[in-house]
Amino acid sequence: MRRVITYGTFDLLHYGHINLLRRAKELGDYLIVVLSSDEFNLKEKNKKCYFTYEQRKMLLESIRFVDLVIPENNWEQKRTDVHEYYIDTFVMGDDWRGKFDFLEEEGVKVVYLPRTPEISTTQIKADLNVK
Ligand code: C2G
Repeated sequence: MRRVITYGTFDLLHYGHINLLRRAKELGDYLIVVLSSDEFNLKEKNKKCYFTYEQRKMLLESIRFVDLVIPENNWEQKRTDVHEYYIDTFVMGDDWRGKFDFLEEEGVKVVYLPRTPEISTTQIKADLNVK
């Protein structure tokens, strides 16, 4: 079984996120999404989420491409996650290109996929004039 992993906040879930998850799942048989906790978002990513971790987790678990959702609590856990979950392929949008190449040292294939243009949570909030 080829196991794929990806990380993110996935707030205000939109079609850009779904495009990423669909393509990530196409790279294997089992997709794990490591979802940024509310604390990690606030302290490390300077992101105040609209939906709580539990709400974002429930939304992701409802997506047929997603097999498991676990929490992301820090930047460092990737190196251990890939062993703990027997990961073959690590996937991120190409806004992160190069940032996680070190995972190849752990025997993991690292894939950066083109982002879906024109859509982002920031853009949605701006269009809705939400702070
Ligand atoms: N994404 C995309 N196209 C968009 C928006 C997002 O392909 N229009 C991808 C991002 O590249 C990322 C994933 O969807 O791979 C989740 O996006 P975010 O929730 O913004 O995740 P991010 O804040 O980049 O968190 O440790 C890694 C971080 O947790 C990544």
